[in-house]
Order: sequence, then structure tokens, then C-alpha cells
Amino acid sequence: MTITITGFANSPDKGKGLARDMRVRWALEEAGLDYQVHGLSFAEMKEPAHLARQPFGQIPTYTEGDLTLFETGAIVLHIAENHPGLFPEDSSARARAIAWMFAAASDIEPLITDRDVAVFFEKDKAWQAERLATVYDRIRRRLKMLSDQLGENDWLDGAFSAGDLMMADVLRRLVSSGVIDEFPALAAYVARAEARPAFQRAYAAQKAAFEAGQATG
Ligand code: GTB
Repeated sequence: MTITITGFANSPDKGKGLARDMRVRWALEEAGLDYQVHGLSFAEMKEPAHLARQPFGQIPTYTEGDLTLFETGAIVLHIAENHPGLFPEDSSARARAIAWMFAAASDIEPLITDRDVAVFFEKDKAWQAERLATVYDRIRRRLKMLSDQLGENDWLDGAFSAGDLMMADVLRRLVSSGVIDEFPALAAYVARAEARPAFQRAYAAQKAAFEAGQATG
């Protein structure tokens, strides 16, 4: 059955793979699945056809036959549950991998989103510097605990899993800030994740899609 995901027709990150379709592309590549991507403009994202797929008018979404999903955590979970490559066989290890997926989405990503909001949307506020200091302080405290948990291991809990895919993709959003480099184990973790052939294929595909969009205007 054909899998179709949605993404930005013209990603504001200019092909850096920072939007959340990246983790879905990456999961599909890890699972060895073919997929097509339907690029949407910001206006199309808020039209009824897309709101029927995603209640908040966001990307990405995932459609396979009569199933349409939104929320990247749910999409990656669906892929991991139905195809080999992203979850361990052992049921307890699988449950722990799911815990790491939730941790990425609920314990780490909101802090990083707060930083993006402060950097990009609160530039003109007199209190931006103070706000950013608080945001970075929270990020550093959480990253220190995550780094301690990872220790010298390659992945968070044994073999690479959907938990690592979600966590590494969330952390990628911080790379340009430099804050990840304060935690060498996490910087190496992200680099290790990005070196995976499946990540590389997904990254190249989204970059090519961005460049094709630029070429056709
Ligand atoms: N919780 C949802 C999920 O995980 O699926 C969040 C989805 C989401 O935030 N989607 C964003 C979106 O559609 C795109 S990824 N935003 C448009 C809107 O809300 O109207 C966030 C994003 C956007 C751009 C960059 N960038 O340019 O670097 C990075 C990340």
C-alpha cells in the first residue's frame, strides 16, 4: 500500500532537515519502506483538506490506505510497531524504547521549542534576554541528566531504536545553538545518529525536494 506523508512545499529551514517530517522520513528509511511526499504551502496547511488530516493544520501527516495519522510520535510508533528495524524483539525493551520516544516528545522537545520561540518570535521583547537565560538554564539541566543517562553508551537502551530516532531528531534542533557541544556525549550521539545510512537517505531526499521546489519557483 502506498505511504504518503505531508511536508513543507518550501521548508523555511532551506533543506536542513529541521522540520518534523524529517523524523518520519528517517523512520520510513530505517524500516526500508517506500513513500511519497506531498508538499504543502502554509496556506494549504490551513485548508479543510489538510485540517481533515491534521487538526492543527501542521505537517507532517502519514497516510496509508484508509489510515491517516498526525503527531510524529504516533507516526513513528506506528511504523516501528508494524515493520522490523526500529523496535527490539523483547517486550520489556520495546516498552522502554516507547518510554524514550515519549521522553523525547514531552521532556526534551518542549524546552527546545521554548528556545525557538524566544529566539525567533520574541526578538523585539525587552525581556527576551532574561527569558532566554531561563530557557537555556532549563535546557542545560535537562541535557546534563540525559547525558548522564546515556553515559558512554552508543544508544539510550541497548540497540538503536525508535526512542533514539525521536531523541536524536529532537536534539538536532539545538545543534546550531552550540549548546549541545557543552555535552560531548550528546553531540557524539547526534553525530552517530546522523551517520546512519537511513538518516542520510532521508536527509538527501528532503534536501533534493527543497532544491527542486526552488528550481521550479
Ligand atoms: N506535535 C506535532 C508533531 O510532532 O507532529 C508538531 C508538528 C509541528 O510543529 N509542525 C510544524 C508546523 O506544521 C512543522 S515542524 N508548523 C506550522 C504551523 O504550526 O502552522 C516545526 C519546524 C518548522 C520549521 C523549522 N525550521 O524552519 O527550521 C523547524 C521546525
